[in-house]
Order: sequence, then C-alpha cells, then structure tokens
Amino acid sequence: AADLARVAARAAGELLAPPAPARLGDVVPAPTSVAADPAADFTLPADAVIRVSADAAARDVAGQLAELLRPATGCPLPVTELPHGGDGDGLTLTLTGVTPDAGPRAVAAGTEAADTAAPATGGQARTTTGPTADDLGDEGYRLDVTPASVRITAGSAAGLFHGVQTLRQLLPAAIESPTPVDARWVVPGGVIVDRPRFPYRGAMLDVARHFFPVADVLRVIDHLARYKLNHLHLHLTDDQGWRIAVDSWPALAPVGGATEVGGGPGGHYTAADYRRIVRHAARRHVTVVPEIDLPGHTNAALVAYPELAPGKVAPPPYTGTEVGFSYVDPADERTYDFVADVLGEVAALTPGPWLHIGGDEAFKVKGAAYTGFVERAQRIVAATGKTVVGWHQIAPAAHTAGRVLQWWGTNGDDPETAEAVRRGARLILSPGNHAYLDMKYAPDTPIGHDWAGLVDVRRAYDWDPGAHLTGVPAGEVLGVEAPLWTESVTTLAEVEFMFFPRLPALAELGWSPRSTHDWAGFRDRLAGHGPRWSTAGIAFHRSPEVPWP
Ligand code: TNX
Repeated sequence: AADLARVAARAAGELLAPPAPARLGDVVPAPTSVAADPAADFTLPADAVIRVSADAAARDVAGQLAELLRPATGCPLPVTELPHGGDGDGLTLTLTGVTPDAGPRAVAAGTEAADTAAPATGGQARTTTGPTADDLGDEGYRLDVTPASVRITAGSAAGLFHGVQTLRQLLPAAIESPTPVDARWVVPGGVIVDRPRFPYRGAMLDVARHFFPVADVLRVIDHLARYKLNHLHLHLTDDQGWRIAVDSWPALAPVGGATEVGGGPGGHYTAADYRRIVRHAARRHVTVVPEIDLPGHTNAALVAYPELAPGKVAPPPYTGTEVGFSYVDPADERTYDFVADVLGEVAALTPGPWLHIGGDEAFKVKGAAYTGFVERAQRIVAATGKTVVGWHQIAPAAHTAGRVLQWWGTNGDDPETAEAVRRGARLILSPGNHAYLDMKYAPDTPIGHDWAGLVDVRRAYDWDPGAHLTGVPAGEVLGVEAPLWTESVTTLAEVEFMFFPRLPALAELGWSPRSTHDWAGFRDRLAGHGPRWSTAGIAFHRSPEVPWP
C-alpha cells in the first residue's frame, strides 16, 4: 500500500503541470450523443454540494460520487436529498455550489428542486428539453454541464452510476489522486445523452488457474465499473483449483482449492467472501456470473471426491496448463447429485440471473453422453430459477428457455452455434482473436498465450459484435465479454497489465453505437486515460499504437 501511495504521489506531482483539459467528447466508451458548449464549463467550487433524489439506490450513487471526488479535491462534498417528488421524471443527481450562483457566471440553478433547497433562488429552471427517463432505458443517463451545476438524470440508479463514471472522466486526470491536488476542477460544458448498445457487457476473471484474493477481485470490479461494464464472470473451478466453498460437498474447497498452476498454495472463497464480492459489485451495478465448469475441467473436484471420477480413482492434483483430460462421470447418478447440490448452493448465494455451467473442452465426454449431460445440467439450472450460460460447445444440446451461449471461437463461420441461435439461444461474444485478454499484445509480451493470435489494442477494438457471426443477427447478441484466463497471470498488477488498455476497447464495443466506431478517434481518447491510470496506481501496457501523452 505504501508503494502504491508513492507511485500515485509521484504521478500526481507530474500532473501539477496539467495535461490538456478534457473535452466533453473525451469519454470511453464513446457516448451516444455529445453537444459541447465551450461557454458553459463548470468549475467545482470548494463549497460544492451533491443533491440527489430521495431514493436509496440513487443516494448510494451520490455517496460514491462524493467518495470519488473527496480525496483529490479535498472538498467536503456533503450529500443532501432532494425533497420527495421534487424532480418528477426519473432520478437526478446534481453537483453544484451551495448557492445557485456559485459558478463563475451567475446563471440558473441546475434544477427547480435545487432552487427550492438553496438559500438564495432567483434563477429559472433550465429550459433544455431532452429525453425522458423512458428514452434512457435501464442504464442510460443524461449529463448537463452548465456554469452553475453538473446534473445527471436517469431512469435508474444504474444510469446515474454510469453518468458518474462519465463525469469522472471529464474532470482533470488528477481527480484520480488518492491525496489532495491543487488543481482547477473544470468540467467541460454541454450535454451528453447516453445509453448502451448491448445489455450484457462483461469481463471474466479466471480465479481457478491462479487464485486471487477478495481484495483483488473488488479492485477488478472497480475497473469494470469505470468503463460501464456491468457483468463480472468468475471462472470459479477448473483442473487446478476449486475456489468456492460448498457446504454439501465440504472437501471441494479445502482439498480441491489447495492447488494452482505452478504449485502455489491456491485458496478459495468462503460464502462470506463471495457475498462480499457480490455486494461490492452490486453497489457498482455489476452482476456477478459464477461459473462451475462441467463436465470437463474438473480435476480439482475429482481430487476431493474420487467417487465422481470415472473408475472412482482419485487423480493426482494438477498444477500444469493442459486442458481436456478430466471429467465427472456422466454415467453415474451421483454426478447429478453433485451438480444439483453445487449449482443449488451457488445459485442461492448469487442474486444475479445467470449461472454458467462451462461445457468447454470436455474432450473425453463425446456425442450423446455429452449432450445428455448438458441437457440435465441445463434442467438443474432451470430448477434453481437461474438462466443457463455455457461456452458455445453446448450448442448441440437441446434448447432450454433463455439459454445463452458464450462464443469464443476465432472464425465467425460457426454453423452449429448459428443453428442453436435459430433454436432460441442468445449469444455473448468473446472471440478469442479479439476479446481474449490472456493473448499477448505482441511477440515480446512477457506473459500470456498466442493460440488465438496476438491481440493488440487495434485488434481488440476493430470488430463488430453485431455482425461477427455468420447467420446471427445483431438482435440475438446479448453482448460482449473479455475473458482473462490466468495460467500465466499471477498477480493483480499482471491482471491490470493484460486489462489495460484493451478492456476499454471491449467496453466501447459493448456500449457505444456503431456510428461512433473509429479507430483514430478511439486511440486519441484512450491516450488520455494513461495519466488517469498512472495516478490511480493502475499498471498498464504502454501499447505503441496509442499516442500516450
Ligand atoms: C481455452 S476458452 C479455454 C481455457 C484456457 C484458455 C487459454 C475456453 C472456454 N477454454 O480453459 O484457459 O483457452 O487461452
């Protein structure tokens, strides 16, 4: 922690010579619409307050905005609730001076309600008309920046939260400093109206190949939230480790979790640990998607419970990086007790709608034995009340209501997956040659794989999730996800090195309308994030394609 503070302090010092101020459009992912008004910049006054609709979830977002702004600005930033019903349509959050004319130019206060709440009124309510809360959808927001206030409007707390992430990016990079910085906190004037292209925008962390403690996972969630990603897929089990405590099969975690790639001590999450992760994510409007990989990738489970193994013989613990050799016995009824017990407990711990059953690389369970297993597992998931997700290898299994396939191929001609979509499946796209964050950036990248090719920032960015798979219309695409497999990734700093700067590219594909897609523009916007990451102590790869300041 001391190290991190030192790095951050140094970076903050460098920032005293401030980089060019942000422009309203300098946001990643690119907003749906941006109307800059250079005459309407907002400067944060020392006495700024945050006013928010009387709604518990909105109030929590306001609290998080205050927590984001206090360390660097040193401002107290009290949060007050607007009177009930004071704001009519949807939720609002307003950052403003104590008096409406605290800005450099005396103009109207941000909202009528703010006028009422403020000691001195006299301005009129802003007249800009815009989309209603309905137009903004489940996650959209509208940001109005005037000299008097910054106002975020949304139909949901998630929308307010995404608006806060945009506001954060519009402040100088020094806002990321954990300690006070002497700066002018200017937000560029104008209006942003923004909502996502796809409802599912995620990243996956493989905590099975190497275990990552709760604190690391919480920080990864924070990284997702910055870029408006709303799902964290946790790959909780694999040959090298079982990472979630299961009461009904108590040896899984302590025995199956005691190993990892390379022979380290491994580890696992208790139910309380997992709940902490879920809660931290929920506050950031991120849904946790737990994966129990079946029927292959199960060596760690077999070490703990040899009765599940074909032949009932315990295999030795596995700490290498081969795939496809292990499986739970699909011909033994005990296997389905195991699947139902484990999925039942994980479902009960998980508030989100998804349960991921893996299904990849079960090379030794073929044909009808494989599809039969998957179909039973799908029914077990349905009985828990969750919606099943699986890697696209489960495509040949019968359709079940709502099922989602996660496609990780490298060639967009995949008739089996397209056929499953025709039978009703929806898709999450994770093409290995664009979205896999465990691929090396370049031949000399010190960690990572290259089986799907090298994935530099441009490759991560230059594809269209709406038109990637032959025969799959954009409407069947639920969204995108960037998986990080961790055979060679052992620390949080290495996770960050593989995430940044590619994760924001994937985030933009998931959020931004296709009409904004433009490599040159993206590269320039992304460059401005380097100083933000440095200031926040985030390790990142200085990709040579990006013009870092
Ligand atoms: C394939 S992608 C796997 C993982 C490996 C990964 C390495 C997928 C569903 N399975 O087991 O970790 O390649 O890139």
